[in-house]
This record gives sequence, structure tokens and C-alpha cells, in this order.
Amino acid sequence: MTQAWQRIIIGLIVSCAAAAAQASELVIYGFEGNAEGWSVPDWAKTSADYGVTEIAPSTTQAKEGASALELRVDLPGGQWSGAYIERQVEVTDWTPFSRLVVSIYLPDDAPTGLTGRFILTVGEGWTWTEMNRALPLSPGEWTELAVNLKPGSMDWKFFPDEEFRKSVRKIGIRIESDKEPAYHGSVFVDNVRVME
Ligand SMILES: [Ca+2]
Repeated sequence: MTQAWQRIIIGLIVSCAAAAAQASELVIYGFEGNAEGWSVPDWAKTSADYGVTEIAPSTTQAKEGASALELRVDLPGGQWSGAYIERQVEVTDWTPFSRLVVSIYLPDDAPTGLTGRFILTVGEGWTWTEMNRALPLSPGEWTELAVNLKPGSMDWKFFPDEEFRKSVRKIGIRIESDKEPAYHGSVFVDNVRVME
């Protein structure tokens, strides 16, 4: 759905006007048959702290549509480690949106203790902006990871101002293990969406 971003936003604005301020959500990445431009950055491929072996669309699990993005992660345990994927966004002005949400699935045989976190790269300086805390992920189910984008939101390591939403450059998602557990297996990401 990536190429449809701007068209959909125009549609959203029109439908919002029609629906008289009823809240709307927009799926911006659904991974239906392709990775939609998401990748593991080169620095993460070579960092000792980061471990994703590959990413690919998969029909093994899906929260939205028929497929999700499958990450094959390699988190060794015994040290902090993360699996990080990102995408430069096509629409940088997120002023209409108050929340960013993604669904993350861990297989039944995954351990407990893994967490997920959003990272946004924002502004002229491409500032790396992490969520304040990582959300626990549960084996065998989809977890909704959501963050508030509004000015003053305390979900981020600094409190966003009015400029925060006007200049979003990249979305990143990180699966983390803080010393434990070790995990070598799949994580599924789907249904990245923004809400009015
Ligand atoms: Ca999907």
C-alpha cells in the first residue's frame, strides 16, 4: 500500500470530513507479498549488538490481509541485543496523526522476556528518537505496540513538540533482549498504521 499513501491521506481527510470527526486509522504497511521497502540497515548488519539474519514477507502469520513481514532474528542472550528494521517514509508530515501502531507476533515456542519498541528518525537533523520503554511481547499471540505522537507525549525519550510530527523521516521497529532471553527464530510484524 506504500505508493498509495498520499492518495489515501487525501481520502482520509475527505472521509473524516464526511464522518464528522470519527476517528480513522490508516494501514501504511501491510506487507502483502513484499517487504514494502523495509530493510535492515548496513550498520545493524555489522553491529555486534544487532542480529537479524533476513526479512521476507510470509503467509505463516498475518494480522492484516494474508501476510506479514517475517524477521529471522538471532539474539544471543548474555548481553543486550536487538533486531532492527526500518523504512524511510514517503510522507513526512504526520500532523494529521496522533498514534502509530504495529502488530508483532511471536511464535508459540518463543521465550518470554522479549520486547518491542518504535524508533522514529525526525527533523532536519534526522534525530534518532526511541520510545521511553519497550513493550513486552507474548509468545503465541499478537501484541499491539502503540505510541502517542502528540506534542508533549511521554512515550518518547524527549517530549515531542509541534515540529515532531511535521518531519518524520524514518520508522524503525526493534525487537530486544536485555541479556535474556536468547532467541533464534521468527518474529512477525504486520499492520503498521497511523491513527487520526
Ligand atoms: Ca498484512
